[in-house]
Amino acid sequence: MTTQLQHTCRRMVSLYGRQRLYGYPMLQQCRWFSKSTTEKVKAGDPTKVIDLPSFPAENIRNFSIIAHIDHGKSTLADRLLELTNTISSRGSNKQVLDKLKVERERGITVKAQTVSMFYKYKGKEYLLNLIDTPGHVDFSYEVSRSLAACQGTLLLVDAAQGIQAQTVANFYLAFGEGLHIIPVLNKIDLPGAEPERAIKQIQSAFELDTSSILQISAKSGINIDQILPSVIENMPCPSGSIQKPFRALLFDSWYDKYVGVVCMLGVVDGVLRKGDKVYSAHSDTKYEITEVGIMHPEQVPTGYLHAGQVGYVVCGMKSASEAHIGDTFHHLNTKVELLPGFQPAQSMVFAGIFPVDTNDFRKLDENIKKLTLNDASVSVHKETSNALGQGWRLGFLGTLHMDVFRQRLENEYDANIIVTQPTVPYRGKMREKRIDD
Ligand SMILES: Nc1nc2c(ncn2[C@@H]2O[C@H](COP(=O)(O)OP(=O)(O)OP(=O)(O)O)[C@@H](O)[C@H]2O)c(=O)[nH]1
Ligand SMILES: [Mg+2]
Repeated sequence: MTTQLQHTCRRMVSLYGRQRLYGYPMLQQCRWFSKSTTEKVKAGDPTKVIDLPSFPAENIRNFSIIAHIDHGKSTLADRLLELTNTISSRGSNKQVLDKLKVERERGITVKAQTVSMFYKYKGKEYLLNLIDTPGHVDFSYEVSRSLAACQGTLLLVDAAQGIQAQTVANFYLAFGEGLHIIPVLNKIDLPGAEPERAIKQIQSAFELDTSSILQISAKSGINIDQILPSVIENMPCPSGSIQKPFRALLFDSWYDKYVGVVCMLGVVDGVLRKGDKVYSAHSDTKYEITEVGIMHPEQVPTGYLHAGQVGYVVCGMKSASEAHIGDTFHHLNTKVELLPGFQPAQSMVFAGIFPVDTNDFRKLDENIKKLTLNDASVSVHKETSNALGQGWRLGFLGTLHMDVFRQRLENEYDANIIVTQPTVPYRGKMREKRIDD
């Protein structure tokens, strides 16, 4: 970034304050392109950047976007991020929440991503936490985990394709969680769009009220401005209490090479501040919160989170196995009712993974642990093969999931591995006790 732009940014911040300027496209550029500015924000008093205590529960909405694959979830997320000035609308944003290399190469979402947005509606400022979810069935565990941190969801239906398999499956996931579901018809700009047919399908399959269904085009931006008012008016706000002792649900985690394990928390009750000592119910370990903040869209420290808010924490977890998806965090010496957590994922396809060079076993072991931190649906067991040596038997939700995991190991951890043919476990019942040759 040029010195002149830096200077102008600094001047605007000093004139108007950081918080009010955060949505400015130019300051967005400062965040995108200047590492030093981000560091300065981090180094300064973080609560000055975004004033989270000023958002009571009634001004918060936590929602996700669910749909069948390719119905336009990530494209809709782009438009909402632009609308709320979370990212600059200059230039073309294409599925910005698909941050992984594998997602960009394949054009699909494999990882649910959380992002916090600020939006003014009828004179009030709202904090909206959005989770973009994958549509492919192999990543449905990501969807079910994400829904636990939401009170509502946008059920997106492609107006040309109508309802498809994962529309139904994801609808029932959201319905089972008791979320408020708003149906939205997307891609109405397509020549082959048949909105009337899709509306009839939504009505008959889900019995949702479609009298005022939103009809949008996430790609061209038609009617995008109707989405957030509908979210605010129709979806319930989080029900937790700021007065109660702090407790939060750990619903996602990843490994950062500089700070170690980063956990995403949905705060159910109470207040969490930087420096607080917290306790993990699952690992029976205490931690000190060294950083707390929100995804906006990258990590922005706020020093504070309270009931109903969703954000990340860094608490000096040493090993990847300490972050247990579905864990309850609470303050030391307080008794809270533990949150229900999640059902473990049911692996469908199994494959052996072995290092090409047997000396890489330890390194690969560490890398598999780090990657499973970001993908809790993979089951891991050690295995030894006469031909290939020491390795692992990994369980996946499907063959695409397996292939994506392999590619992530190679892309993100430079792994050099052999993957065996996938197999599906089955149980056979013999009619005869013995079969003779
Ligand atoms: N014509 C048209 N194309 C759209 C619209 N919304 C999304 N698309 C296109 O549909 C394709 C899939 O969009 P994505 O946003 O990646 O879909 P997704 O639901 O996030 O896909 P997964 O996350 O992989 O399930 C892309 O080529 C988009 O450009 C729309 O409103 N109109
Ligand atoms: Mg997507």
